[in-house]
Amino acid sequence: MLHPQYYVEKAKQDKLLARKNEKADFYNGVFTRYKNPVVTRDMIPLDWRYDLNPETNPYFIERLGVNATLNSGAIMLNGKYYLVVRIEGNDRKSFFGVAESDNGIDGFHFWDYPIQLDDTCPDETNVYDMRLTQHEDGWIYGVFCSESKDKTNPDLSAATAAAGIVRTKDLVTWERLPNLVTKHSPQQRNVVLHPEFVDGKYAFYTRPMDSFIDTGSGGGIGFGLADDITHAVIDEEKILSRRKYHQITEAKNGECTVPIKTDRGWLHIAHGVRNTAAGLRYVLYMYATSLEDPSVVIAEPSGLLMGPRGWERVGDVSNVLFANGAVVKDDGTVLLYYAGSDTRMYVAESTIDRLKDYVFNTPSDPGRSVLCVRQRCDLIRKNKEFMKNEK
Ligand code: M1P
Repeated sequence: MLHPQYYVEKAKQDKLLARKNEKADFYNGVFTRYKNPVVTRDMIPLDWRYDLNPETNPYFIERLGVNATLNSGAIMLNGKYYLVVRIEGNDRKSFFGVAESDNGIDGFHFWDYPIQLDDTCPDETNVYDMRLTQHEDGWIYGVFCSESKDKTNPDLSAATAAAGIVRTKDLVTWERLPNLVTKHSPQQRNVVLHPEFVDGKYAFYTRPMDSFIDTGSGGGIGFGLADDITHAVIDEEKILSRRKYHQITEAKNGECTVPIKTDRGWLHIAHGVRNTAAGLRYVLYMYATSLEDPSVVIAEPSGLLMGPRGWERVGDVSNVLFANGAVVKDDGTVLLYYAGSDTRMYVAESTIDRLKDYVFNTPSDPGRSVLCVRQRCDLIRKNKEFMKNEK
């Protein structure tokens, strides 16, 4: 017989999983937020956390708790929406689990088991933040952070970050490939695979870093080509989206989702980090690159696309909005999946047309307050003129 508390917890979870999502009243014309998170730790199946046998667990104690569900890769396959969720156990180790939904905004439920990656890197301690790329070569690639202890540094928190690569056709069977090698960057995180070949090669968005936390001399989001995905090596990284003083990317930045192809260029969603007295603040921003040459930036709207608000600001690592997955529907709707404060997953909705308008028609950051206020006064003046004629 199951413990009576099992039924209580199961009923709570079933209610949560059945909860319908609805649009929030937030408005900026670019995207709509949804009210409820789409994945939380309370949605992790009970049999992943509890020993259900009363003989070995008479108090119905959670044996392997889950602390957070965050930074998820996203993909649409055969009409269903899938998130490859970063699940962080109470033991601080992250792993991946597939959650499936019929509509992409609610009803996400986990498959029976988490993903078990091949154990090919004996020093690897942690894995997280998988970006899913449906590549034109026919595979779905997952690129994620593979973290190991930096054995050359006695500091217990010294670690090295590399880009792990897996591939699959169905999200069920995963083949692990060797980690990406970047010849001139000692560490990498937030690496994303471009969905098309560029000059016949695999193209990666990289984020060169000197050390585990600080990007150091790494100037921003890089772009590099690899001949062979089964032994991916990048020689040269060209910096695409530069970190800049007193902009939202001052401390760090990184590619978030796989870029979205449009008739005007590739739309990129990235994260920018700045330092504050309360710690690092992570927001999302956008830029666009050329269809002819995706290593050339053609638009850089000013400032943030999305910053943490309300409950999104509260969590394990507060004031963080982070994304690594989006789905584009056939009708041009874009669902952007993002984590609030490294704790739970949300969804925001936009369209390709709106995002294009935002990216190509939003002025870029002129870099100084005096110029920014001039930019704003121009807008106000034009509006006043327009309103005069409207009356
Ligand atoms: O805690 C915020 C984020 O920190 C890291 O991002 P970055 O490498 O840009 O600093 C990542 O570890 C990410 O998982 C996390 O959400």
